[in-house]
Amino acid sequence: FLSQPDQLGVVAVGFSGGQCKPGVDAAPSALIASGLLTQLHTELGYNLHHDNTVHSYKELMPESDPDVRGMKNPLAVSAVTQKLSEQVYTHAKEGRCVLTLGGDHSIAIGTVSGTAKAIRERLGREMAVIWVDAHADINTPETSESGNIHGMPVSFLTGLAKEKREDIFGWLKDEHMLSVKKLVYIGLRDVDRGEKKILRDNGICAFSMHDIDKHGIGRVMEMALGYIGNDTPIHLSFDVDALDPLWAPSTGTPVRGGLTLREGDYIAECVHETGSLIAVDLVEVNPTLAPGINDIGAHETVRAGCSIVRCALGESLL
Ligand code: Z70
Ligand code: MN
Ligand code: MN
Ligand code: MN
Repeated sequence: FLSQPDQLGVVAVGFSGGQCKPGVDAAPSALIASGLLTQLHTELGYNLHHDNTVHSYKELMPESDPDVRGMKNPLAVSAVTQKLSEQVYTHAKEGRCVLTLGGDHSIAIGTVSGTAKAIRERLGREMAVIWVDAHADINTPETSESGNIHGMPVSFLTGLAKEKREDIFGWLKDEHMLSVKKLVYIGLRDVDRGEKKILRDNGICAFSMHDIDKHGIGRVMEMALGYIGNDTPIHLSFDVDALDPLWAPSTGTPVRGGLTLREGDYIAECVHETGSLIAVDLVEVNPTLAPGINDIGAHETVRAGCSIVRCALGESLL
């Protein structure tokens, strides 16, 4: 086994500093209040390792946090992800699968670096990441038009972006890194010009919505998992905005033409089926951005997020 199959580390990250809209920090509480963790324990049989805390990392927030190379909140995002990296590492080092509830997608700098380091130490292996998202999140500070770090995590994790300052991601060392050859995207449909060039120049494996329309999600998952190869540990980083806004409207950057909820669940089920899943992130649920009456949008989005997580952790096994 790549991990102890019934042991689940849980980290709840109430952090929104990787982008400009407040409210994504409220997602972990909303997901937990809707019963997600209880279900994982009582219905899926996981032994949960959780500190029963939604971390806001207030103690890590700098007094002032001016832009650096155009990045917004660089000190805060760096400090939070450095701490999160250690939290995730601690679970993964014990052989637990790690569930991280975000938060915006900048937190993947912490989660992926933490599992990458633990898997290297435990198994002497390089893991793969399946990044399910409408966006590629692979801008460098220089290619980013927004300065929002949630659009940059993949570039820091792969070393395409580097910063010497220890307090601005300089803490990321070789052992934290992800190879661009071990990265697969699914669901892309809103990729910046500079990002397209980065994807092309580095030969990165990406399945856009166009590819899903063309081949169907079944064939796309065969190709994605075939690319990764058998027995490679897999970290699934799932941005809820990969889903169509019909199913997940309460997110900072909804983009039409996305995955159906069933396609999202199917992706998660296929990753579960490999037996190689070592971590799941669920990010960018923003329950305060609630189109429709009576917060119906927020309710639906939380429900969709819970469904994705349960599928990744094996709920659909017959
Ligand atoms: C854009 C940027 C992004 C999520 C927006 C958008 C990135 N490429 N990611 N919403 N979840 O700002 O870099
Ligand atoms: Mn926690
Ligand atoms: Mn994202
Ligand atoms: Mn996104």
